[in-house]
Amino acid sequence: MSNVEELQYEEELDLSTLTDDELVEQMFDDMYNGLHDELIEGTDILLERGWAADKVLNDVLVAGMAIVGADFRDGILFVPEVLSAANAMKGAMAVLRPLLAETGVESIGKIVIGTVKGDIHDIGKNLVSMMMEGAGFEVIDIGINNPVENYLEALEKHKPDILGMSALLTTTMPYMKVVIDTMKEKGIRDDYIVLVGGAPLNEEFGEAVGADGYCRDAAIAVDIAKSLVAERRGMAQAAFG
Ligand code: B1M
Repeated sequence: MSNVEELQYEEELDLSTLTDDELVEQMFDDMYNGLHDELIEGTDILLERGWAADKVLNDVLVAGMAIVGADFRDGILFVPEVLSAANAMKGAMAVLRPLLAETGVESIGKIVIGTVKGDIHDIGKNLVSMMMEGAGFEVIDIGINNPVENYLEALEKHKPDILGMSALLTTTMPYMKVVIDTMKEKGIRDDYIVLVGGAPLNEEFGEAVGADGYCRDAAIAVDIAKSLVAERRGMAQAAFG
């Protein structure tokens, strides 16, 4: 299909007439092509059809981004196209956000989270933030490209239970150790639970940089955060009666 034909096809296509499977395939294409409004429309339709927000997130948006990621890796897609896809994904995530983040839940803990210096990837971090909020955590998101000073300032200001760091590049992930080592030098490392995540990381790396936990995905981040906060509070209660 030529670009013009493809555009006409997109204009004429009524997403609501598609079956679920067809719609999901179409949404993969829409994300791939950076069609922000169409991806939001598809998200709305699936929700109206009774899909749970986390199913739309995982089976459509995260799966769609994996397709984009594979073609980016293989040199089929380039930065501008991936940016458009990311922008479309963010639009659809904004629709899901209120559904994933229950309101009125009493905070079960506080997390400061940010992407490390030199790294501007934020979709995964945003997803973790949304899932954490949904689970009842208060989330302070300090954004992307954070030097150690930003983390320290946010810790001092917000006094969270958890510091979360995200990195998507093999060149930026070592910066997590810089942050943790600086916390050690300042004598504040043990005041916080430190969780790390991002596609190139693994369990071994998390241990090597001195984090308390490596989180493979957002759901695991929530589980680890809950259990480590509970453990820490239990220990504090035992110590102080
Ligand atoms: Co970039 N990029 N990118 N990119 N990009 C990757 C990461 C890459 C793997 C693509 C590839 O080659 N296959 C590759 C890194 C290779 C490497 O380091 N070995 C890469 C590259 C090379 C680059 C540039 C250098 C390209 C260039 O300029 N030549 C450049 C770097 C810019 C910079 O940061 N300085 C760059 C730029 C970009 C865009 C701006 C175009 C865009 C980012 C847009 C944005 O985020 N706003 C982008 C994207 C979208 C990607 C891919 C395609 C998708 C990342 C993503 O959003 N995944 C990515 C390929 C890939 O990962 N397959 C790629 C979806 C997201 C839901 O998953 O982020 O893994 P993820 O998050 C998960 C878990 O990892 C975990 O939970 C999340 C949810 O389940 N998690 C945490 C993440 N953070 C956590 C923090 C926690 C806990 C869990 O704290 C507690």
